[in-house]
Amino acid sequence: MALLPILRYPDPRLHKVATPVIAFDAALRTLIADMAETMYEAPGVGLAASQVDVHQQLLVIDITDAKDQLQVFINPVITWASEEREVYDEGCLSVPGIYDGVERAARVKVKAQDASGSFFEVEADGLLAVCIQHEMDHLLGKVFVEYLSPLKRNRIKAKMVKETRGLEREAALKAAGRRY
Ligand code: K1U
Ligand code: ZN
Repeated sequence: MALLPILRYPDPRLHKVATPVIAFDAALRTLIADMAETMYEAPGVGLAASQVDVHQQLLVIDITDAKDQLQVFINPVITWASEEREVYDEGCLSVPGIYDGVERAARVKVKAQDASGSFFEVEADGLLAVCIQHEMDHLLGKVFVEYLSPLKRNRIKAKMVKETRGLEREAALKAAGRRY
């Protein structure tokens, strides 16, 4: 298994639209295992393939405290969404340290395929419903900060660009240190 690098907002690759998974093979099973390991290590409760620069319709979720109930959704489709909406303070592994309220459907039904290609449908509410909608947005190239006001979004973008430059500088210094 391997930890995968997570793209950081505003990386333009986060805005690519994912295409359907067509091969339910060993490479897909490896990608699922790597995404699960990456999500648990981060730590997070969800991860979309788009966030690890794989633009296929695949997401993993585990909202349990014990981190022992991995859910895998391949080619997910929302078949029903409640009219009732709820605001939840969302976070994102691609925008670390930022949490803000986003309004979404309170309950959804989602049809998807599992790692073997079998279809299943789940009805979700609470954090699972929030997480499914958040991760499915990633597959459409949408990051949760796009629901926020332009003022907030631009402040977040500027903070992220500054932080990413700092991280890149640190990594370059570390690499140079290893060379001498
Ligand atoms: O998509 C992602 O980047 C994952 C994201 C999922 C999510 C969380 C909350 C609301 C909407 C979507 C995260 O996991 S952010 C990190 C987080 O919420 C968390 C981290 C550790 C323990 C519990 C939660
Ligand atoms: Zn996210």
